[in-house]
Amino acid sequence: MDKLLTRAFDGDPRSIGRLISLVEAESPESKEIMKKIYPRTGGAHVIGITGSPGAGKSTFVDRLISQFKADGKKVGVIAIDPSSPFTGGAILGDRLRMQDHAVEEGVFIRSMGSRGNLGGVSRGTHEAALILDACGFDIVLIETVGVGQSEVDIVKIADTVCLILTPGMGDDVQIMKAGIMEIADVFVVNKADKEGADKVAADVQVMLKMLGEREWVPPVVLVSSNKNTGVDKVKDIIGAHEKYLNESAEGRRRRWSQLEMEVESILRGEISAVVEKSWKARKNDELMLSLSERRSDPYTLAGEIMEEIMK
Ligand SMILES: Nc1nc2c(ncn2[C@@H]2O[C@H](COP(=O)(O)OP(=O)(O)OP(=O)(O)O)[C@@H](O)[C@H]2O)c(=O)[nH]1
Ligand SMILES: [Mg+2]
Repeated sequence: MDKLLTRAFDGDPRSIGRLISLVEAESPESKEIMKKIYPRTGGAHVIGITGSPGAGKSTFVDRLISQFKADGKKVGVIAIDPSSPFTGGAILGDRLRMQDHAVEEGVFIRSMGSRGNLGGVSRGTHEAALILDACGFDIVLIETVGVGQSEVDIVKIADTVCLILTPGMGDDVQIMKAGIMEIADVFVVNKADKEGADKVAADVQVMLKMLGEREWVPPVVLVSSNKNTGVDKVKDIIGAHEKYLNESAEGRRRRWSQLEMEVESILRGEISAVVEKSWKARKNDELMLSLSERRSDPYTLAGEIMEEIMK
């Protein structure tokens, strides 16, 4: 285990991949791994890239990788595939799109399933980001598909959240989506080579005004990932946002609240594992029969199990 960690800290891609697999599979060693990883984390800037399916997230990420690479930064990428419940899987499209980078020095790309979590951001995602952070990546990009409410979960782990919008996708609906306006730090209007991008940008500005005064006013950037325009601007804004977080009370508040959520989420995981184990140990046909015949009730039973757990 220590050997694996040493090799990963030295930047060996296979060892890094192996660590992520162990943690993603919730293997028995994973807690020990994370304890050793954690002290080395905190150096990376974690960027969440979210948006509707097909908005151009992967294409944009690919361009962004090049931008950061040109600045001499090491870039780790986690692409979440919400349709894949299993581990280590690669999304063919993403792999193809980003594969030129995948073989480059200083770039690590990993696809992950979402562990049944619809928006895709799970503990496994967070742990993978922490591993990349500890292994010396300056930038960690997380691509997550914006499906429903859980897409806002990205704010729990990202320092900077980029929301990718596009012209012609039912713009009002995508912008109004609950919660997402509030959590985006940068709005990327992608496919600006297509008609309607200006209108989307203007609509976003109106929505932002409605949210009221804020210290960090999220910039709205027109981008064409296909033509590679505007991506450099987004990179600069991400840099400015990082600086803002480092220097402002808001940045500190955000970090603390992320740490709080992190502890809570670990605790919740531990507790539900205990609950599952206790219930499994107790469950049998006779017990189920007595419940269904109303000879006992779920409340009393749960109370008894709780008492056992708390002992
Ligand atoms: N015209 C135009 N098309 C683009 C642009 N960026 C991406 N696309 C196209 O949009 C389609 C979807 O791109 P992806 O990068 O796979 O989008 P995605 O958001 O990662 O998609 P999912 O991961 O499936 O949600 C592809 O056909 C891209 O070529 C752009 O700037 N302009
Ligand atoms: Mg994609």
